[in-house]
Amino acid sequence: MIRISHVELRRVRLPLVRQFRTSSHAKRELEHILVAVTDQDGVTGWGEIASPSGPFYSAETVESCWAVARDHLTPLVTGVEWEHPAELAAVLARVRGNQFARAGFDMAAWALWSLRAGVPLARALGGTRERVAAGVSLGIEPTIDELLEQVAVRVVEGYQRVKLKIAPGWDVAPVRAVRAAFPVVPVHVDANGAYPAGEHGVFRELDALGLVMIEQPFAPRAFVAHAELQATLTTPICLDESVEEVDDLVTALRLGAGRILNIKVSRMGGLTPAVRAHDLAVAEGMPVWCGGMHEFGIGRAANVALSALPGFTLPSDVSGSDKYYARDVTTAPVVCEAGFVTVPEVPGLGWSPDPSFLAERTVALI
Ligand code: OSB
Ligand code: MG
Repeated sequence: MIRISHVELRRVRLPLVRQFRTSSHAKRELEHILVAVTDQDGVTGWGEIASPSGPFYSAETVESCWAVARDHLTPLVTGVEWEHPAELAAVLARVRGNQFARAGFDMAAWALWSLRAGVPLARALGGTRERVAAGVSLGIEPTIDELLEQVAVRVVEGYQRVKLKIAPGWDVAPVRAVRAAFPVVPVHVDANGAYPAGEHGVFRELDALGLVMIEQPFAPRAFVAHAELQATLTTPICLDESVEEVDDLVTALRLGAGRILNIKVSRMGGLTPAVRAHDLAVAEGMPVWCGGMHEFGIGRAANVALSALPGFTLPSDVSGSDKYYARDVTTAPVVCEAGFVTVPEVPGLGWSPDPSFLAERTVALI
């Protein structure tokens, strides 16, 4: 039996090594909330709330996560007795929405449980891989030449797939240029829902470019519009923002709203629902990969563990820490070598927070 007796919430800021622009926003610095849950025996598990600062990817913000974590999730989990993280996830699921905030707690519960059980997190989740294939996500750049330079850097580093952010006015031309310069590199695009439902022209042109997938062309709730577009395309559509709950995946599968799924631990409310989405997708023959939210080392460790599950047959957005941060919050960075991240074989997350660096970067602590 495990009982969480103390929860610590810590807002931590890190500068990005390079500005990241999507169809909806640009950022140079991130503030994530680290969640440390300590049980009755003094064992601590770490999780990360990786919400963007503004409500442009999902409805959540750092401020909303901070308030929900402090006022609702901390009281909900404190003192509850549980044997397995799925039991605590059921308690967390009493909160509607607020997936990013819940994900931090669910992740911390898995980290604590796997540490106590003496098993690596990846194995606790059902992961079978020894290393996971890494792709890279590139933001919108000021010019096509700068984008080509970024692609070249990441291809040389060994990343197995390149994802390009697109938006109206930055779509067919940059993607065509990348395909021409790197004809054998697997490329996919991500619109973050920037196109109006019913826009088919741009996607018909992109369909001719041999992309691995087209991620989230339309708004999150536009399941029907995605299904109608998918019916006209050879390229698989991949849903990201649309799938916040396992039931959203049920809807997508029933409607044919996509053929690939991006599973994000944060977007789905934690590792427990992420594994459920994986299991359903596998049962339905839908390939999955793990998306990222520029996680610090703690959330990144969870992404690596999740990507070790057998259904993650496409490269995940689990780049090395150095793609994002000059220095990560963990004592050792996450390293991507020749396109793979090695799955740790030690109990728990496999990476530990660096206390002195954390102290330096902490802007609020409760
Ligand atoms: O849509 O996948 C996305 C980053 C912030 C918000 C949304 C997205 C992203 C990424 C980054 O693509 C992926 C990564 O962590 O490398
Ligand atoms: Mg996306």
